[in-house]
Amino acid sequence: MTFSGKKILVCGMARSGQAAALALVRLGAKVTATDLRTEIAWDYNPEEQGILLRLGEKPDAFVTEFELVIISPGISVYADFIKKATAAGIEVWGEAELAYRLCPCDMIAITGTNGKTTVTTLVGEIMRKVNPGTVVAGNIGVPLTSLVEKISPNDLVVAEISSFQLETIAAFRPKISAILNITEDHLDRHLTMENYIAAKARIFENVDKNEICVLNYDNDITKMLKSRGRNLFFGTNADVFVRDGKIFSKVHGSEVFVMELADTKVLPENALAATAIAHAAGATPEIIAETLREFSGVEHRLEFVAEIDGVKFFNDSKATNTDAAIKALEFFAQPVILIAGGSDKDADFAPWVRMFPKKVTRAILIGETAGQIAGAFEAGFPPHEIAANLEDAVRLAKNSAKPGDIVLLSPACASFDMFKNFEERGTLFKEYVRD
Ligand code: UMA
Repeated sequence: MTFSGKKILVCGMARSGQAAALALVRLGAKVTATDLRTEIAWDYNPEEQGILLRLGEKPDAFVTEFELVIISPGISVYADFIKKATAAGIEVWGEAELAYRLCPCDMIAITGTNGKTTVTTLVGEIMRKVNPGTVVAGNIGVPLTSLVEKISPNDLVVAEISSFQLETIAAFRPKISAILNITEDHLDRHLTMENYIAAKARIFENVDKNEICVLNYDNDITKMLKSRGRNLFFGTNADVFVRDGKIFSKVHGSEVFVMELADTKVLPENALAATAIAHAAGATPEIIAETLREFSGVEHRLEFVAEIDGVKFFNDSKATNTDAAIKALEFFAQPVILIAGGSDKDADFAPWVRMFPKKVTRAILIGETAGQIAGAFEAGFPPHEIAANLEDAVRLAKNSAKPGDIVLLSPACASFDMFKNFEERGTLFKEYVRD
């Protein structure tokens, strides 16, 4: 498709929308940028770039003036203006679809409820040793469209892709796709689990036998999924698996030893996923093992912050759902003082709270869901209190901690009730701890 001269509406002027608008205007499109907000922190001067602005109004009244609509992942596909555009025969793509159309090289796309950022980062680091032109982007925080001008056909894009981005794909067809796991999340946006699973499974909807799809055999939902491409599984009795504490891969037919599981700090599920994806993409077991050994983790994911008076503080702000928060509690052998709570996503807290008697000595709750989480506790256990804000929570945790204790921020909730995003929540947590 040629974009030159096309009238295109780009919706949502945060990171994705700004990158998409700039990429399109540079291709000669007539771009109008819109956002419900009027105060936009621009990365560039839109007028200088020739971008027209329609800020502070819903696009319902003018969406049908355009030939193509590009939406940011944060915009729900149930918005009225999208229905209006679709009814008028206007194509609506997400920013990831636009990036795919503009991307000149192969793409590895990684989705899943949890572990996306870690596995995407890891695969990026492994593949950079195989192909120095490897770039990492997507839901991880760097819009895919911000890269398209900088990459050439021999490069490789490793993309973290969310269910929000997958809802609005059309021709998106990564060379290798992966669904790491699917557990309950984002029901406020997708409404039902069926919709959420269907959105995730769209990652491989356009593939055929020339493409590979990597799936988790130990997750009840992804175990049942199948693409039209070559399906590779990781997990128990799968193509990439653990036996006697060692990772093996059968991705290329015969079984090869990759590494001792104990030699990496990465959670086993993520280590197996990264091995399966990277081995399928052409990395050798030696390069995979070397990278897994070196990898020190990702910011806001079970990130060690500091040890103060014998108390270790960990930042797991990216645990925005109960499944991620369960994995964080499982990670620690010893009980923790847990800081949790945040904005409401209609989550079922019961499976997470059931772990508390064994894993949590004290819970300090914050945000919109604090009362709801407290209400889910079995009567009387564990001791818990509601903090006024995150700073107060850190202070309460520090006051009750003894040498040897772990203080863990692992909210099981999104951050939008009190913070701009999970990154801001994690960064502030680290500041309060260090203060
Ligand atoms: N807006 C409207 N109309 C609406 C809704 C929003 O105009 O109906 C406007 C808002 O005023 C705002 C903009 O749209 O200006 C927000 O866009 P956005 O939320 O898509 O923000 P971006 O900065 O572009 O961030 C997006 C992803 N955000 C979401 O999916 C919500 C980022 O993922 C991603 O890193 C970034 O693109 C780059 O690719 C964040 C996220 O929370 C980290 N993702 C979820 C997750 O990981 O669980 C899916």
